[in-house]
Amino acid sequence: MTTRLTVAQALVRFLSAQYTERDGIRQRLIGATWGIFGHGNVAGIGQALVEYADVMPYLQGRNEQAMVHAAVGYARQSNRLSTHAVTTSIGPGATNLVTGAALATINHIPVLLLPGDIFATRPADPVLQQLEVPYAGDVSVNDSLRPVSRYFDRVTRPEALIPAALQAMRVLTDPVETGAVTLALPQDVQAEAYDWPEDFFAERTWVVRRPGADPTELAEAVRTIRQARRPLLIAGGGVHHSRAEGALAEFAEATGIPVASTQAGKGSLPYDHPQDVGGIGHTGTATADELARTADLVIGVGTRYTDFTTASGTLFAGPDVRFLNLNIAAYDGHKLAGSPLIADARSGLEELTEALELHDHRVPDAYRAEYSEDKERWEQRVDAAYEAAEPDVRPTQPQVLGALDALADESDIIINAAGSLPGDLHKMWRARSFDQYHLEYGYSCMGYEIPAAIGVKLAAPDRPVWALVGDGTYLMMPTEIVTAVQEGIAIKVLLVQNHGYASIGGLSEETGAERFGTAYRYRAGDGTFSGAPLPVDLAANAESLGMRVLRARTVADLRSALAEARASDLPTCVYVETETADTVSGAPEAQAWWDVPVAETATRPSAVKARELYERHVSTRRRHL
Ligand SMILES: Cc1ncc(C[n+]2csc(CCOP(=O)(O)OP(=O)(O)O)c2C)c(N)n1
Ligand SMILES: [Mg+2]
Repeated sequence: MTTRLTVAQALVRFLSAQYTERDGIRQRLIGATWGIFGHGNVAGIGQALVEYADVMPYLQGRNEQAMVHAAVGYARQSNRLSTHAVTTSIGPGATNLVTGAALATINHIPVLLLPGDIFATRPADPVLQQLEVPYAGDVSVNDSLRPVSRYFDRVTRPEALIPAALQAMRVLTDPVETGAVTLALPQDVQAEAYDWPEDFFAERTWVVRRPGADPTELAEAVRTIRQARRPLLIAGGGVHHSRAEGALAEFAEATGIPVASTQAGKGSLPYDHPQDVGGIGHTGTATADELARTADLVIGVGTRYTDFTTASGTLFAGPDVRFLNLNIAAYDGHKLAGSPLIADARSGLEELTEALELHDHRVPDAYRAEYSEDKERWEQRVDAAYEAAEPDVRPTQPQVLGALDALADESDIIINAAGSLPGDLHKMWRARSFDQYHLEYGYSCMGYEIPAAIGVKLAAPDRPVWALVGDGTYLMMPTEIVTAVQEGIAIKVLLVQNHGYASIGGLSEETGAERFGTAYRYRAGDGTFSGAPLPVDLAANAESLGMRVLRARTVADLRSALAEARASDLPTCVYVETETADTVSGAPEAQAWWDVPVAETATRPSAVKARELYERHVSTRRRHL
């Protein structure tokens, strides 16, 4: 039995029949397809989406990169068990995917990218928007998606769709491999008909596996943990991907081991769990960073150990510190010369807990008492930063977070990616539920927040979903506000105006670059951007795109605006200008270093001084072997 369809029609039909299954729950793998049409997909995938509108929902985006961000938000909120496809025209539509693809791949989040491509049959070279490469006839701009995709294929003949589509599904649903998957679709091939075997369209279920630990590695891990006097567990994004929060709590409670978290892992334990010691590393809490400095064993669970986590190799200072890495990816499991425990986070934690309970293994009481007291002290610092003495003044950024904290319950989801907010949030945010804290810090991509909020809200329609954005970030990608308005997706945008890049301004100052190019101000007489703030009204801008906007001038205004936005079923923006524009944010200072190389030679005193400090920090770097 065969069915005659175009390649695009066959692909859309195939995608609508793919399912994932984990822990007995089965759901659609590709829940919807985002698309912006032009030549290269309008008559191929576009036509197929009309033909199969009943089985494949279509979502209209404004910017290709933003459509990927929305798909990533949706997939992350769906535990990576469901995602979206994104179709684009050829040329600029396709290359606009590159940043989104890198973001998805770095964060291990599945998204399916379907860029149109130049003619496979080459009837007339070059087609509009084709890059001509004199040294190679088989290269197109879509090849720029290869290094940022976990699977890339170009379907140059109809029948090649069958293996390509199956490989694409394998990678999307593989918990180790997953990330951006690209099927480049030459525009002539998309429209070509073929007699497809009917079985290609049969429902197919992809099991998202939970591999258990190797017995030898497990035995070694148990021995290692039993020898440790000051163990610290670092929860990374893998804890969430594996939905291992419950298993982590059981492990922590059985052993007394404190749990710190990376940006991706925050919320693995709720903030008020006695063993949650908060964020770790450059943006970590004093509690977690002190434990890291004195730990004799670091148990990394589902973490990539980025430089923010390790304070660029300076954080783990214990003379005999060892690492035990529970990770589903061997690549990450072997980092820092640690003992690998290669397994799904949940399976691995359950196996560890069971084995340690047999030995009735617990950390010393004095160790527990020490970190409990430190945790309490840090909470008081957060209270102090959150609290506004006067309700009639302009808030600082931590006071903005304090106002949101006072309002949020476990149902709220907060999304952020770049600027000074990630650091403030990692240090201070009190995550009440495992999926409340949605930070994209693998790529820390300005502009992730608003489209991602749309994707998250599509996956969690009944929850208050907040995109927290700085003014720089807002200007990078406000486009999808229009999409939220069109679809009535009631996201909330909390827009923090401080007239430029507070974060990079601070970094620039610390590294001898004197805030060069980081303020949004008029050019002054000396040629620098140190004049008056620009007469830019971002609140009016959001309003002009169709959002309801609430302007908050004071702390009191802010409290009521946030409450009103939270209750609203319209897309709503709360706009607030913060105090101390591009100077201190008022949050607790960094508790650990981050390596940003400073000029080795310079004439200006600020850079010379910064270099001296830099060299002192560099000298504390460890290579763990
Ligand atoms: C797409 C992108 N470009 C550049 C950067 C580098 N960068 C990180 S934070 C930042 C400034 C963010 O400004 P804003 O959103 O206003 O936040 P603030 O620093 O003022 O809190 C820049 C330019 C980035 N992370 N992403
Ligand atoms: Mg700013």
